Amino acid sequence: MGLFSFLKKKPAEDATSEESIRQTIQTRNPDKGSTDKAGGNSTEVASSNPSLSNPGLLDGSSDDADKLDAKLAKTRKRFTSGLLDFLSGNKIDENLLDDLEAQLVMSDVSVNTALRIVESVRSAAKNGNADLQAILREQLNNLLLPCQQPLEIPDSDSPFVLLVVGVNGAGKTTTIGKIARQLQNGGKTVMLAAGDTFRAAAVEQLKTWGERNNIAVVAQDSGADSASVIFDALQSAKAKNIDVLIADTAGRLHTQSGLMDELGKVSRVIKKIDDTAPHETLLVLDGTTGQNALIQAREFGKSVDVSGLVVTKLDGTAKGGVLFTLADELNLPIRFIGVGEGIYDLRVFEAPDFVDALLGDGVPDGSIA
Ligand SMILES: Nc1nc2c(ncn2[C@@H]2O[C@H](COP(=O)(O)OP(=O)(O)OP(=O)(O)O)[C@@H](O)[C@H]2O)c(=O)[nH]1
Ligand SMILES: [Mg+2]
Repeated sequence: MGLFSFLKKKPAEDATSEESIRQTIQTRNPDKGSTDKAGGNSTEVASSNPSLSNPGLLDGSSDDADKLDAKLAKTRKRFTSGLLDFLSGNKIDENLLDDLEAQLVMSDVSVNTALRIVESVRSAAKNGNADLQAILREQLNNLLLPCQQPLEIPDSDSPFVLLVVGVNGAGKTTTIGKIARQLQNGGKTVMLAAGDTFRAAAVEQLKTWGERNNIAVVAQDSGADSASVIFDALQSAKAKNIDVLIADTAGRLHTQSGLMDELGKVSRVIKKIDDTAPHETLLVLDGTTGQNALIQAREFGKSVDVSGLVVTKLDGTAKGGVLFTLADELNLPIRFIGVGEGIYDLRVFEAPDFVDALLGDGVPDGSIA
């Protein structure tokens, strides 16, 4: 069972083993019995349900842990009402395939990707299968499956270094909070590096959250050198035998060459301590930006060695079809999807679950479960 397996479903859905029950109890009562080699000196957590004075790093409640299809309701509606309705019972011919292409594009799939999907549907149909919905489901799965590569964090003596990058407001810090808590609940020790030294509020955001959740945060004043904060954090994490160091960074646009160079510097500097670090560079993409996410991924990829993607905010958008384009156009694992602001609203990306959440049970009534 992978480290993040329990992120795939809400704990209650997964509570079939002793281990998952323990996780359920721990995640419902996050302050009780959590392993915390790192946070020994951290402020005692006052409440498991902190006020919302800390936007961007909300703590989760069990209410957050809804089913994926409900979380993806807006994109699902676009797919079910737009696609499945007209596919049901229709004879497969060129007009229908043209309509399919148009509907995919309206669901925020790029033209190139839509053409490829239509092509694969056409050739599958030639092989005698007349159930267009089933063919489509299979082809969408085939497209996403190569990107289904969950983040593995091997046991090792050195901290696993996770560098988190992306444009302003993409959801980096929130995603870090979610990953950190889930790792901690899974028994890993975690330290955070407040590498976003650009905004004073960013350092405070991470520090406050770390204190509340008993996770150590290494920070300096705003304006400090990001690479030096992350370097210090890695030294400290190594000395304290921390399992995972997660480094936050300031949001930046690819056009800000100084800031993009800074990311290169971060990587170079931490290699002085561990030449295999960063072990994962996660690019966080805001799913509500649709096709713009593809442009961001391409541009960041020119400056940083991106090893995995997180697509956030899929709960608030009908543009979730962009995942098919990201999968088709980039050769990158999609590690997680963000489907809300709560702690359980980060899911390990699983292609069949995602496709099922969008296409539902195939009943062509356009309804949302
Ligand atoms: N609905 C929803 N909101 C999200 C999700 N992920 C992040 N957010 C919200 O998006 C906003 C920005 O999130 P941050 O984590 O601060 O983004 P950031 O990339 O760290 O931003 P900068 O540090 O300014 O670059 C916050 O209000 C988050 O609560 C998600 O999956 N769903
Ligand atoms: Mg941030």
